[in-house]
Amino acid sequence: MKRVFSGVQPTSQVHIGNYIGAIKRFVEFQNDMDCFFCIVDLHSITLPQDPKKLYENSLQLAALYMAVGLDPSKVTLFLQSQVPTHSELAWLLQCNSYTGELNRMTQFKEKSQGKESITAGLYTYPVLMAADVLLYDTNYVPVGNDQKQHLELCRDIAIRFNKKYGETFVVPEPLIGKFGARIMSLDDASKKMSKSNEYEHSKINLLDTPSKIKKSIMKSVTDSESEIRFDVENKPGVSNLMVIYNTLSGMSLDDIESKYKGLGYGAFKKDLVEVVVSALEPIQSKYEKILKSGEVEKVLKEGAEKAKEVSNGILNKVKKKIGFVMF
Ligand code: AQP
Repeated sequence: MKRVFSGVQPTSQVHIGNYIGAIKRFVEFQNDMDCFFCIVDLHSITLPQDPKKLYENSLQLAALYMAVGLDPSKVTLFLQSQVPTHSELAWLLQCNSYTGELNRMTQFKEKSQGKESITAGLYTYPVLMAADVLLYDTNYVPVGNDQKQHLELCRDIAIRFNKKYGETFVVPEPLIGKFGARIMSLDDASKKMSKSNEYEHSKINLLDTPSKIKKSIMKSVTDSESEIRFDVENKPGVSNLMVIYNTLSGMSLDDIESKYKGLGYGAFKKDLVEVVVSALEPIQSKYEKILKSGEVEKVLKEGAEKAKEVSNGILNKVKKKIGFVMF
């Protein structure tokens, strides 16, 4: 069975960008592949986190993983901080990575922009991500477009290590969706929808109420025309809304264009509210049940045991290759 690994940071509420670009697609792999889906809490502390919020967001994300349809009897769900092999391999890989390649990471440049002090962790974040993926002999990594560069670095690190020490790591392939790999901010279609954007109407969170969803969509930026047309260059706001409509309803972009011909943005946005609310409603009701069931902690505990077992084997292989004395 081919293996799949991916993760989401419990930095804040999960938004529909995370859902469409990554989590929704995780579910498609669970029947045919050996899947490991992680709550990457070690990554989240590269920027300051409130401990109470981090704790709550971590459990909330695990419940959301299950609420979107991930079945713990088929996939391994776990918290990164519960599996020490991640930090250990990250160190070994840091000693096989170069500052020149880390300096080129655009996410580091964006996230450190305007900050007075930047943690060393934010800088070495992509190497920890490489460790996450390589620890499981991962074949495929479903991610949004913003992680493409990090995945390329992960592949470079694996190929370099294999050349230096002999075949050790499986070189993973990123799986980036054709549509929805970069859902844009609702208030500014030149920026990606992001958890860290504090403006509430820049995004739709998976647990938002219907009235909040309505407000955010009705306020979203479009343009001075009234035509519903997919044209990312000239109509980025409308095109972004069309991608959300398409990925959550299954209606093709051509059919959306035909359906709203001559109807204007008001009618289109009103229907988009319905599409988003009906896509999120079943997730929200499942989420409530899962949280109340007390199942989350048990699933994460079992997941961590399985992740430790698999990743230990690969970590030991790496340590032997490097030349560490092993007993
Ligand atoms: N806007 C997006 N459109 C499509 N996919 C997206 N992803 C993130 N934003 C979008 C994908 O979601 C997965 C989990 O992301 P993450 O938790 O690792 O955080 P991130 O990539 O740094 O994105 P966020 O949500 O914007 O968080 P902050 O603001 O904290 O940086 C990844 O597969 C990512 O590609």
